[in-house]
Amino acid sequence: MFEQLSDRLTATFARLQGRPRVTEADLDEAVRDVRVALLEADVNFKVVRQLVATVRERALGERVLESISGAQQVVKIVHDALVQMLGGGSATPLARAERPPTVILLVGLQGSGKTTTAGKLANLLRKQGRRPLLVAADVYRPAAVDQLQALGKQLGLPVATVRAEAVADDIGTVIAAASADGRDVVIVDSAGRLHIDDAMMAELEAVVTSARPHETLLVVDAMGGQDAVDAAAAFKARLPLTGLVLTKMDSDARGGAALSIRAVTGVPVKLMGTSEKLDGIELFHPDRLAQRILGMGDILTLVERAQEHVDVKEAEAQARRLLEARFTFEDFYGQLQQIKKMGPIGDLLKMMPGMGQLAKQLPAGDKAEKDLGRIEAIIASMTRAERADPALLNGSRRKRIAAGSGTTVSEINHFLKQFAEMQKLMKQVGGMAKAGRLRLPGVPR
Ligand SMILES: Nc1nc2c(ncn2[C@@H]2O[C@H](COP(=O)(O)OP(=O)(O)OP(=O)(O)O)[C@@H](O)[C@H]2O)c(=O)[nH]1
Ligand SMILES: [Mg+2]
Repeated sequence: MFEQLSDRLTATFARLQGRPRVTEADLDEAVRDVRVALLEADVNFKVVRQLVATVRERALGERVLESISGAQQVVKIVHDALVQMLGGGSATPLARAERPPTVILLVGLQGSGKTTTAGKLANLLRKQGRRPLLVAADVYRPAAVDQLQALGKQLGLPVATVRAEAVADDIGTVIAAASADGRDVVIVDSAGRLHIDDAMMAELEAVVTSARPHETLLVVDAMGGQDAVDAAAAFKARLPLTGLVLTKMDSDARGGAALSIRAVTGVPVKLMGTSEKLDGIELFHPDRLAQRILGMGDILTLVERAQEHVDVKEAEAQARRLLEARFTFEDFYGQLQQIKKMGPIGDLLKMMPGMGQLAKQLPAGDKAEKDLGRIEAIIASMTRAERADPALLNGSRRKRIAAGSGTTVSEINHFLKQFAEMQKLMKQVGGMAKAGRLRLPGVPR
């Protein structure tokens, strides 16, 4: 999502940065480009008008025209305006009840992703040490209850059900009993309808009255365009919404409407769904998203993912060996495994500053993944001794490894050469670090 928008904005700023000084005409052109890019991405036109006016005003106020770093200032001003549009600064945390359980109610149109989000949220909160209980309050479709129960089973978490004729009452009872069962957060999945109608709203109002949720989150399909934004406004008119969840942010729809939903409804976006899987949920960080859209990468999310999936001690030990050129194929193999756990290479690259364009150049069909897979196969076909000492790899051993890994001897030669070059380079860097001319984590001086 936002790929086209990101491309257009990146191109606009590249053009601007190519100018020696920003003239008023340059500024006007850039502002016009930003406006068109946002409108084409389907951002609400009123929100765009406001944003563009802000950018222009600030740019003139901050005298970017006379400054040598004018172009950079314009980028910064657009960045800040985007962050503001998305809700400002960092993520808005989920409410937490003073006296548990915290009750989170999920509402939304049919197919928006409520049930999936219930499972993801339970998973996320459990990772934070909480003890969630899921409640299947979608009683109209038997399959809906099954769906949530299947998710509960996958997560090893309890799922409570309610009677169709007493939804609101039963939810109240379930919540009242939750604490005694050692549950400190209750996530209620509700029924969705195709359209907003009075009956659904009345029903949800009754649920709100009996559940007294600390969070009433409206789940919105980010692919839904302006219709989704209108629906959000209608929900807000009837229910005490405390936040939004934008799902399907991984799709390649234009998605601009979702970007303006906060500005249009005034309700903060708290979470976003980034895949169909149970770990496909992230806190919604306006600043990080703005940086991603502007092609500045998202280092913080990358670091967090690394911390979640990579063994830091082991990584530091490897870094030390790397710099002393004692880094072996065995280490390399271990690193590949860890990187793979963090997600598809293309996604990871997109989070690195300036790497977004490179990520796009990766051939489609996950060629990067395949290349890594081949390297993995090569190392897997080596003996332990060979992994520790590449000097052993004579012609006949290389032939054997090629046959074992489904590659060719020339591929293996190429890889060995690259590896040797990397070792040489790292030895130099390691020498510099030891001499105190460079500071690296995990390297004693
Ligand atoms: N790619 C992607 N798919 C998602 C995401 N969230 C939900 N989905 C998919 O969207 C579809 C609908 O999700 P559900 O969770 O069943 O939606 P719901 O709101 O509970 O639907 P109803 O109960 O029918 O109202 C499913 O196929 C999900 O896998 C997401 O963040 N990314
Ligand atoms: Mg559902």
